Amino acid sequence: MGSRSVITLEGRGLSRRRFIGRTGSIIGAAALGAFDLPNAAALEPGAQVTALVIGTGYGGSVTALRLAQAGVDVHMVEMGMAWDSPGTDGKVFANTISPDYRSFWLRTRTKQPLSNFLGYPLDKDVPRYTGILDAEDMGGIVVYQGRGVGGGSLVNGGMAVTPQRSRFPAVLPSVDVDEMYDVYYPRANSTLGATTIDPVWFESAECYQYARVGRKHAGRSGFRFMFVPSVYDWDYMKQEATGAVPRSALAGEILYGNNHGKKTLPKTYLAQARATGRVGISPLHRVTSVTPATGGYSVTVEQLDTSGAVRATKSVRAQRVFFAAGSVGTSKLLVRLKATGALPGLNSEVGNGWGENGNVMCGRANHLWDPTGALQSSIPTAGIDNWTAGGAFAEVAPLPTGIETWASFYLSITDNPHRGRFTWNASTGKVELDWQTAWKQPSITMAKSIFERINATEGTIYRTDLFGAYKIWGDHLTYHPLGGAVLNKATDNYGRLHGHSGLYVMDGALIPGNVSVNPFVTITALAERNIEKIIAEDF
Ligand code: FAE
Repeated sequence: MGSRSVITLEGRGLSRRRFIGRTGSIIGAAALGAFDLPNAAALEPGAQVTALVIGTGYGGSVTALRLAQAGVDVHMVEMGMAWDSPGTDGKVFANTISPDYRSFWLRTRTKQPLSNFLGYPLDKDVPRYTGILDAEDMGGIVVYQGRGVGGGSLVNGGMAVTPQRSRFPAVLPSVDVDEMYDVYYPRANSTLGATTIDPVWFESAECYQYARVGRKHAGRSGFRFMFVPSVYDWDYMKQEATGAVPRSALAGEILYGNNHGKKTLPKTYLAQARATGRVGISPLHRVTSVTPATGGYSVTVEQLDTSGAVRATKSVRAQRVFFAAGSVGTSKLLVRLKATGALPGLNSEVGNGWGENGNVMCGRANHLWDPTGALQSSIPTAGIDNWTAGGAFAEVAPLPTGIETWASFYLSITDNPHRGRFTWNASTGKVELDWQTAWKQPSITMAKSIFERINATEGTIYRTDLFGAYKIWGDHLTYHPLGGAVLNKATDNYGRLHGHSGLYVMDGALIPGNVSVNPFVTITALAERNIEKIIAEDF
């Protein structure tokens, strides 16, 4: 436990002794040592690893499971926490409505995507801690990412969307469409546990009134409204609604983790990977360097405590290294390792082709006769598709405030053509993202193709109180970073990095900036495709 967090927690009225007493399990499991799975050796300095996977999100979890099933020993290194022990309130994860020390990655003040409500700023001070949601300020854009064993699956909305088949060639031009839709998307969806809401229950569920209002307004303006699959356990949610089980989606849990019904990676891919007995995971360990060495690569790993301080630096050997640190994490590592000479063979495509999946948010103010409900499930279940005509797919999103707001809220994914680039700044020793705030304008125009028409039909207006004072568009952020080590450019057509054999990219960094829908199913399916080829040919 870092002294800084103790001081800030004490500042909030919790003594060091009481804090340690209540959170001993977190500290024991995560802050002091490597957490390892049954039958797997701990990551000790000097360890020899057959396959080292950097990151435990979608790409990393697919990689670990399939390698282990093929008989390969795997070690996964994850900079975030294990999230397997209760915090000070007896729950593992904090609620969205009341963020606390668990909510943000090494921040002393929250940076909530919806920063304001009814004119009041929502952000507040929190103790600095290795919390679950990183709001990484990359210059022109804030990139939200999950931190912990399970990566983005811990914090995301669980919307498991497969892009329309006709759009896939524009997403990943070098990938066989039939193979993806006949084999890898079905494999990904079934292993993730993606299912669609019971349409009969949807019609009567109090917690989806906001989505039914969304459907009515979309339909009256002539837009295609569609249910989208989710990885939430619908049976559990039905029981939440009757009060038979503790509430999670119906208690507004999402951004800082779900305590119950969401099938996150630790419950799906990673649970299966654990069961093989061949996969070890070291949480609160961050990879900082990978460089060629006899028999493979020398990997430098920093062990963190929950204040973010480095407690130990370990050097290990790995025959093969799989970069699955997420689009930003993988891109930043590769750009730095190339620029500093650790991996000099990487090609000049490394760092290119980054996009934000055209994310832009907005709210609409409905009439008093169109309430959206005080009880809203935090799990979105539907979208409005205007991609072909207007370049936008809008997720009908919840505003789970616990009170009636008469607001409809949307996260749009748009066909924004702009792409950023990661570059090395030798004077600061940091990787920077070249992204300009003005590049969001095409996304706003595309989102307007839906909402201007709905507002005109309904006689409604935009909310101007959600992202600041009199600000309509949430255009400062993304939940969906993609690209930076693009398939068939920085890597071959299966994720093998050019220039160094035995190095692979397995995550969202492979996808050149946009998938036309929410991305994690595509990241998972692509990783399934690539690892199958890699196992067949390289092991
Ligand atoms: P990711 O899941 O980000 O995993 C990367 C992991 O690597 C993380 O756990 C990092 O902590 C770890 N890491 C990074 N650097 C290092 C390092 N140097 N050493 C060790 N570990 C490291 O990557 N997508 C959907 O499809 N549907 C949704 O409903 C949805 N909602 C979202 C809501 C929110 C609030 C957010 C933030 C994202 C949402 N997403 C959604 C996006 C989705 O979670 C994201 O595309 C995937 O998680 C990306 O998967 P990757 O495997 O690329």
